[in-house]
Amino acid sequence: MEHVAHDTPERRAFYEAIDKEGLSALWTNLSTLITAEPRSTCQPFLWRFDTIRHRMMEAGGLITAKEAERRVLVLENPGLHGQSKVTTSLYAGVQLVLPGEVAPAHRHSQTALRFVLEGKGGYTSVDGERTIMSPGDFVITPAMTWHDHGNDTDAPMFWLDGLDIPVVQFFDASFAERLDEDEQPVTRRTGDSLARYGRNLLPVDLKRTTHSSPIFNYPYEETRDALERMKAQDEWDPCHGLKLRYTNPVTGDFAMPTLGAFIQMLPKGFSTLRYRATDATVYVPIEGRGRSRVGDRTFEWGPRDIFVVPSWHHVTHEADEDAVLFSCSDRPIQEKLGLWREDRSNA
Ligand code: GTQ
Repeated sequence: MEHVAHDTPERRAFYEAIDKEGLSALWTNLSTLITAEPRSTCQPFLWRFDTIRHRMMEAGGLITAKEAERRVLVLENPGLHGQSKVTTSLYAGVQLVLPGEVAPAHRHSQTALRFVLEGKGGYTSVDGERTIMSPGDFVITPAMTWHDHGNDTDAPMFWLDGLDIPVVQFFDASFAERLDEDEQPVTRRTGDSLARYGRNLLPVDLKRTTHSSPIFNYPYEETRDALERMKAQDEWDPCHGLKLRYTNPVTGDFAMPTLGAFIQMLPKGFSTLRYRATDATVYVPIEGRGRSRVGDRTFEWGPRDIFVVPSWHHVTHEADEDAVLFSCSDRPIQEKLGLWREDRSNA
């Protein structure tokens, strides 16, 4: 596919003439439109949590959560500078809510996930239910659900935000609204959705009404327990260790239609075999230390650091201690469109 047509004065004149008529010649850029393999401008990159935390505390002295609406430092991929993208299709940021603050209620067609990094006891309310957050919790705010964040504790709360902003942007399908009140009224008890949908039971006549999971919080305590019990069985996937995906209990599909989220355990001393896939992925170790090789870069990581594996870049992980890694990508979209591919050829 590396076929390039060479220029002549006649051809150049032709290209210039048709340009004014809203036309262009396919043969001048076919090889950049249709490539033999994914070619991403997204780069492998790692953000240290300590650096982010320091800058977030500075931001905390500059602007309130209320004034900012969302006090977030965007994780901007250096290959996608100025675009507010962590990968080509995903947005990510780290949000800070200080004691006593509220990030006011709003809703939008973008789907969001939170992965809690630091602080225990702050909350996110989603469509009338408050969910209390602890480190390692995976919290979702599906498209068009009202959500506000608050912190009644005496310590700052930090979490990773992952949103499908670039996807919604691509389709020009963004809608958003603010509520008049800072906080939405609470109409359900904390823990209601987990009791209804998160216990291997479903309300008998439940009709599927949305594309997202009715569970808003997947508590780390339960996730960690699942990994710990599975670990005893010692069935390590050579590329992933033990890897699970967060699901929608109504459909068994990913928890959200656009964002896929995963949790994986790598035991102390384990090294994964080379793997690559078309879904660019954001990783957040929450326990343990180790390193990952991503393309030609090596990242040493510890808890709460955040790193990116671009599409079709080889990745290997190595754990010095039992490690738990959260990750997220656009895999649900790619699978639905028949685009997702993986390469386990070294496994
Ligand atoms: O918490 O609703 O990082 O709307 C970016 C946009 C967080 C949020 C972000 C948002 C939010």
